[in-house]
Amino acid sequence: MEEVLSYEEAVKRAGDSIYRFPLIDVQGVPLMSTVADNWKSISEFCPDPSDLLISTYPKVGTTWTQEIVDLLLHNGDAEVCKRAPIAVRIPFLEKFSAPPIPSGLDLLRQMKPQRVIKTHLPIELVPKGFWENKCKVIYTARNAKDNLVSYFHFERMNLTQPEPGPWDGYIHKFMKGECEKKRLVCWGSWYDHVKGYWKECKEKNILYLLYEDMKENPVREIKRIMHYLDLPVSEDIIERIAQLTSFQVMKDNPMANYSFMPKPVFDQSISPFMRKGEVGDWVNHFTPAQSKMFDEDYAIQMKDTNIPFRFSIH
Ligand code: PPS
Repeated sequence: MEEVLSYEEAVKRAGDSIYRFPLIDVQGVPLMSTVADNWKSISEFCPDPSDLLISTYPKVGTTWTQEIVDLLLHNGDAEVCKRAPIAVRIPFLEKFSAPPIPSGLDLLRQMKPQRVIKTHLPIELVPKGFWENKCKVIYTARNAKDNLVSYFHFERMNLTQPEPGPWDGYIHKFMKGECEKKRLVCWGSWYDHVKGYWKECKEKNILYLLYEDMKENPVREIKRIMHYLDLPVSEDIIERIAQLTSFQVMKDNPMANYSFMPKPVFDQSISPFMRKGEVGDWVNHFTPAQSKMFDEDYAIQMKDTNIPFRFSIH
């Protein structure tokens, strides 16, 4: 029988094979070298029609959406949803790190459908089996400035992704998104990512959620997910799920706050995974000049879409 290792033990055994993996171009999208090296098996993954995909650009509230979905599928049973770390309950499709840390595909192979699967892949790189099998897909997006701030802090503490470098340079890197010399950001352009899913969401029956809407009215958004998944969950359990997935409760939940990920991977003394969980924290980072420059570029990059992003909710 295969030995089941804790993250702690797996990371210890992986030792020096954990480092800030360089990014490699996969069909125009910069992905970690471990993902690029295993691209064939990732892209050939074939889901069951009952499998559900949670797709996001990094740092938009993926973990929040995952926890809500897991609770909805288990009728709000908090104990069942503490059966394993979120990264095990809902495997990360393209996650390849250093063996023996299990890859997303390793974890998925050990599970039976109906599985819930996380991905950060842009829509054009999602394995075609998801569309052929008409799997349900939930996409969560977040306003660009808060997304950028959250990603900046995450790349400081995630010791498997390239260093973000200084703040001012990071803004430019995020705005570019693509492979151009070394100014690139893992999973590519935020602009292309959010627009790609938005364009296809009616045709492909994708539920498109916004972080700001979830913050404004979590119960309303949890109900939207419930209806999309055709789940009969009572009003009081929806209220309970909203409570269990509040920022503070998730921050204190060791199965959701990534404290299970050892320090050589996520160094939470640099920046916690559950950092602030707010809308509008970008005002504490962007100078007025940076904000103006970003907005001007944003207007150009987003002129061909009408996604109702909000940069504040009050
Ligand atoms: S990842 O690594 O891409 O999966 O990260 P992701 O989960 O997408 O994003 C992390 C950010 O989401 C915030 N977060 C929450 N906000 C509000 N409520 C809840 N429950 C919640 N859970 C996670 C988390 O704090 C990160 O945002 P920042 O702005 O950095 O705090």
